[in-house]
Amino acid sequence: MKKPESLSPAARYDRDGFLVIPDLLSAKECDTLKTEARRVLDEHARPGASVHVHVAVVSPLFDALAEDPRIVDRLKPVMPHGVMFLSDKIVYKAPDKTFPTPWHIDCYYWRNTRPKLSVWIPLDDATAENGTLTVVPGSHKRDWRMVKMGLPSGEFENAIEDGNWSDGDVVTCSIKRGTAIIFSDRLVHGSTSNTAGTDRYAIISTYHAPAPDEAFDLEFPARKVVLPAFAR
Ligand SMILES: O=C(O)CCC(=O)C(=O)O
Repeated sequence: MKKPESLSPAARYDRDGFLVIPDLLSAKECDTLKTEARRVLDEHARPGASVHVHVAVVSPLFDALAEDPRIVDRLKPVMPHGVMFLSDKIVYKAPDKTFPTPWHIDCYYWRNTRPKLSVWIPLDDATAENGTLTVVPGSHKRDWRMVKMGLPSGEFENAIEDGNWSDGDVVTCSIKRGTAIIFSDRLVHGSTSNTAGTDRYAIISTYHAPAPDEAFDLEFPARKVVLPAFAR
């Protein structure tokens, strides 16, 4: 049997439900994108929001990021039928937003649509102390039930009901800004609390295979094919 570290990215993604891509963006690019994220939040988000969707619609920089060849190249091995960008969102944890993102699976939010994955890129170094992403490897192979949870902010209002994994199963993704995590929409994930008293900005971009629009897709005006199936 192959050693786990010799597995291809596609085989690791299949086994774990996620892939870590170190140093995808430089520190300078993260600074620029963080400034742009602040502008987008100031000009377009509900005051105090920690989640803002449709970033590429109002930001040429984030629109370009969605089809950045470095991202598309890393998606190729795990998206054999081509790559279509659907939408993106900023998730901002301000120093006073200490709550952890509850355990959830993204496919709950887009039931009865084709499979998707997301690319999570922190624009600040992300650690257990400032609210980094947490994942349960292999959890994408199981079915999970979500129930109403109700965070004080009204965001992330659903959570996994029967989270019967052990603490040892959880990977806390302590990563440098600009590192990307590609994860399946069936993977159980969340985040740690932000107790560091510092900002934590992240951009999450969601992709699926190119196909004629489903009704759900029409809600996302920045959607675009970034790698047609025949271009592979
Ligand atoms: O950035 C985070 O805190 C996690 C966000 C998340 O899990 C999501 O938007 O699906």
